[in-house]
Amino acid sequence: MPIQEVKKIWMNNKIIDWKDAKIHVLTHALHYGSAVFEGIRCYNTIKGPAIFRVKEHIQRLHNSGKIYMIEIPYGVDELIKATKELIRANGLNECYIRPIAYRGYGEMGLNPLNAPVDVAIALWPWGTYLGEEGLKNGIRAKISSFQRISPNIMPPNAKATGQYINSILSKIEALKSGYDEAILLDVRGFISEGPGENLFVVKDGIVYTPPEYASILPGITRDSVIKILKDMNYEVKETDITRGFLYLADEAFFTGTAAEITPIREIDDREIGNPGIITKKVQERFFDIVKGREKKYEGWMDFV
Ligand code: PPE
Repeated sequence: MPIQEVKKIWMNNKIIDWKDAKIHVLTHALHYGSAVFEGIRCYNTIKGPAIFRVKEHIQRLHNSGKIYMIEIPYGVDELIKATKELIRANGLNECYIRPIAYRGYGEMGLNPLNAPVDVAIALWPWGTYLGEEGLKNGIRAKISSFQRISPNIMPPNAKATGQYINSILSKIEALKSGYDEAILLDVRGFISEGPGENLFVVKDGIVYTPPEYASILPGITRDSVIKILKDMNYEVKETDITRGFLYLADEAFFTGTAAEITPIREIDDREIGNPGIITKKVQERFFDIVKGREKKYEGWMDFV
């Protein structure tokens, strides 16, 4: 998706012009994927722009850094403050926010520990990930022949750039095969998640989603959707899901910051839902929350 340029980027504690946010070709992270990042959304609510669960996202950035021993020289609150300043500097009401902490320039080779850690925050307007049409009517997914990274290959609960080369393989395969998105299985053969989304399935009124040990990234949208569903009195089961169970599902949907809540209308050419009723309900509730129309969840919105 082409990037929509804005005015400013935050880089190592300075707000600079978009065109000046450059790195050297021998940046460690470019060669070895030694960076951790986040994806966050700011929504234009009825009370002005607010960032959805920003604290949880920045905390996860720090957690990813801890896993890879990338010491981030800015605390959670500092990065939240910087993000808000940057949104204001760009005069935006709604945007996608991409903080990244990366091993910078100065060392080559696989020992990353002496390479500097640089931090940047970029943001830009980013519409829905899998298309407006997909958000409304659902997308077509394909089970990938590529397996999701497993705990002793790379920690799936970290959001490190290098891990996404696995997601990219599955994405290319799905697109080249004529589908919109991939679904990856974990090392045991159970359903894990999409290349950049968590997965939910509905069967006989009960909602199922793979557990953390199914090699998922523990999504913040996933966590929110579980809470929303429980508040709506639906039963949610975090349990192993098989491929056959998916084919017979009544409904399925992806969740993620970029994807928001995207219905899945077909998996491996088996029709499921159209989009289903629970999918629609939770999607509606989610957009009410992020637009600031649900007082009960206001704690999830951090005003800019
Ligand atoms: N799984 C993966 C692998 C993943 O990358 C994401 C976010 C999720 C689940 C959902 O997590 P959360 O956003 O906390 O609900 N994927 C980000 C990157 C997308 C991209 O293409 O870049 C995102 O949605 O921002």
